[in-house]
Amino acid sequence: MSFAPTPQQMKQFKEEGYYISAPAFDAKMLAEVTKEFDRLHREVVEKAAATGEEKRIRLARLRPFIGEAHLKSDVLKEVVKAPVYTEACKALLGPDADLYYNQVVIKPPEQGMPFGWHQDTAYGPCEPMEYLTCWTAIGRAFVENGCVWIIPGSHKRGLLKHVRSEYSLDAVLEDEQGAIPVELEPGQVVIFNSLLLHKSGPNVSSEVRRAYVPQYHVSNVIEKATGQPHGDRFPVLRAGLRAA
Ligand SMILES: O=C(O)CCC(=O)C(=O)O
Repeated sequence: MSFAPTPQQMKQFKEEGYYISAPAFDAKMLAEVTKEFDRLHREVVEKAAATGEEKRIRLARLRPFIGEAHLKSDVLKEVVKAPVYTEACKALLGPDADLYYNQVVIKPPEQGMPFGWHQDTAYGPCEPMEYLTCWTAIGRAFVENGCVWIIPGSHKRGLLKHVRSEYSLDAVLEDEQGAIPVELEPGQVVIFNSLLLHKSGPNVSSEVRRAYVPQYHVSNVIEKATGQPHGDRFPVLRAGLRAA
């Protein structure tokens, strides 16, 4: 099966800032990834508990963002080069792409915390500014378990002002007009422009929400503030082929 975006998906990405893939991972792979997520989550909770810091413990339990996951898991180091991602990179970034950042994001049942409206670019403005976020449902993602919401077309607004809140960086928005939830089956990926406004809701269901969020950029990205190379800088695509 080809995961290259269809002409219709390319059009949607250009006009609305996103497209949704078909399920891209089989049940065996999803089970393996789930096991890795749970191992990484246990480690983060244990580390946080050892510090005794209440805020850190709360975040580790209720909304862990576990970065550089490709360095912490051999399974995820392979997953970041899956065809659904490399094909998106080839079509939307060009023949050479690197992993920019990648995170395991978990929301436990009934208490998983929401995450406010933002554009990913705001977290570390770089040159060029736009990159790809590939939000991947490892299990089902639906409104009640805290799926991601997007505002289609909002990537055309440019980089908006963001303000720091207790746990995140939030876009300054007049309203949420046009927002839609992105409900996904296990293994589906919503691929969006890093300027697309998105948020995620709380988990009020009895089902854990697990998302893997690799992001990709053209190679040799420069951080605007420092002029220095930026991101994970892990090659995934070279001359249009999966990097070795
Ligand atoms: O998965 C989530 O709950 C939010 C993730 C997100 O917005 C991000 O990684 O930028």
